Amino acid sequence: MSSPRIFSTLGADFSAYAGNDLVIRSPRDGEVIAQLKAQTPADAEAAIAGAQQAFLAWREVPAPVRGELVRVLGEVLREHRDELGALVTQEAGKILSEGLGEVQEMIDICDFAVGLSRQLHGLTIASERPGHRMMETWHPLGVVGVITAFNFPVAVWAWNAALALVCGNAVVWKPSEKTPVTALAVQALFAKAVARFSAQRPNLVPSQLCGLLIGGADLGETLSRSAAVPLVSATGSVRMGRKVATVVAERLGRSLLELGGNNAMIVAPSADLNLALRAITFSAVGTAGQRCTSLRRLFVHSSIHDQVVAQIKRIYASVKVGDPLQGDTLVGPLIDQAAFDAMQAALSQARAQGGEVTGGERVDVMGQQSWYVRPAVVTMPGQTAIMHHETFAPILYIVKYDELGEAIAMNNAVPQGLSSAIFTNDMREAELFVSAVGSDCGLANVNIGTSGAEIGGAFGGEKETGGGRESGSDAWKNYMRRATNTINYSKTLPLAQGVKFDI
Ligand code: UN1
Repeated sequence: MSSPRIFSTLGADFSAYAGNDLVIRSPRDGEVIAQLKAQTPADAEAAIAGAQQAFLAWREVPAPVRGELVRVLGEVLREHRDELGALVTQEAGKILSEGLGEVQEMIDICDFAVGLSRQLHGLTIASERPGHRMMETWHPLGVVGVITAFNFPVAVWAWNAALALVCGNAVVWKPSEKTPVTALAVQALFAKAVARFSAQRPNLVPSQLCGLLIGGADLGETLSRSAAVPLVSATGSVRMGRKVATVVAERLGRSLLELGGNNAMIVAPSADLNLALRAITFSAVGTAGQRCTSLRRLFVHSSIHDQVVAQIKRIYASVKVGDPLQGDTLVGPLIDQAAFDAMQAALSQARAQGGEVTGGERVDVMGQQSWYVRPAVVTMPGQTAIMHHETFAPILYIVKYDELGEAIAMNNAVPQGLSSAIFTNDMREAELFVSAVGSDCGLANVNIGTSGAEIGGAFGGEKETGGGRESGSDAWKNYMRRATNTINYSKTLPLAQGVKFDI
């Protein structure tokens, strides 16, 4: 294709993608920003085979040296943070501070992974046999397939790739077909990091260490089917995740899934409402409600319900819906018309189920080819059927509660289990919420919203969210294989379980 309009693509190489299978429009104004050829399953097979070769060499590079490559990647990302952030805004429509914030997440996970590259350690375990030692060692796994969604077009690759690379793996990335330009830009930045690293340490980075597949679901399917891909890490819809998990399970591979969220917050009578309102607003309208951690359900104690609803409506009427490139905009566009249609369908179902809708209408910001909306607040008579669905749009359902147990039960009653929060100054309520009988989600927060998780923690959730954990804590273990080694340094061969045996 010819060079995309408006923005810097950070030296991305489009020469291999001349064609028009994918027509990429900026959600900002609907203008076509790129037309690209889609790769084929045969291309995917070739990328996997190349990555497999790369893996065989990369696994022998000492982990702290692998960490050095990721350190340099973090350095390159720091240098290009503004341009890459702006590109994310152009292609995914997130407001500029969120585009930059996403690149910051990439930098943060690189830093985390560099530290980790000297800490990929196992245990020494007491053996029941005299003169024996047991230990656990962690080894590189192989080619890691990474499937990502449009809403975090670059950070999710980094969460996976930074860890996978220090763990000694190769990566093949299938980004969303809605955001291939940012993926190509990231690929170019990775190539820059490799060049800088290789100037100091020649011949260590194999050429196909990080592959990229531009195109449709058939490429994700090839990744999922390939026995040469021991781990597929997939972020996106439950429908996509179910397919990936089924195909990967059939060949007894591993999948790491980060799927839908339908996140709730409880606002208790003792809540600091100033904090709660800020948290509600950002969690519910940030990224135009298109984060998997977006706040979708709000349970407010009956004693403060009317007051909280009135304040939210006041705030919602004044948040700036506008051009995501403008500094004072809080709510940018939806990704496309399908997202707008899904939002309107959910709102009419909510009305049919007794909801009172405020907002939710289309706002004309940059013409008819882009889809901006005023975020919607919907007071509901109870947690009806529509509230069990994740609609990827800024819709906040609000339900009243009287007893905390009732609110926790509603929090847990949906099929998804990603993020959750309580606002309370009552320590018993806070502790109950994060206890074994509290929220059933992978993320359970106190006095902070549902979105904006830091990279240091393990990120992911339960039930239909898929059970995977990415990013911080010990999520790195997903990207390695564990070996238990028993070493006999005695002159006898004692058998375990008291078995007697002579030859
Ligand atoms: C996602 O929406 O897919 O917690 C990930 C957050 C971000 C990640 C969201 N750190 O909102």
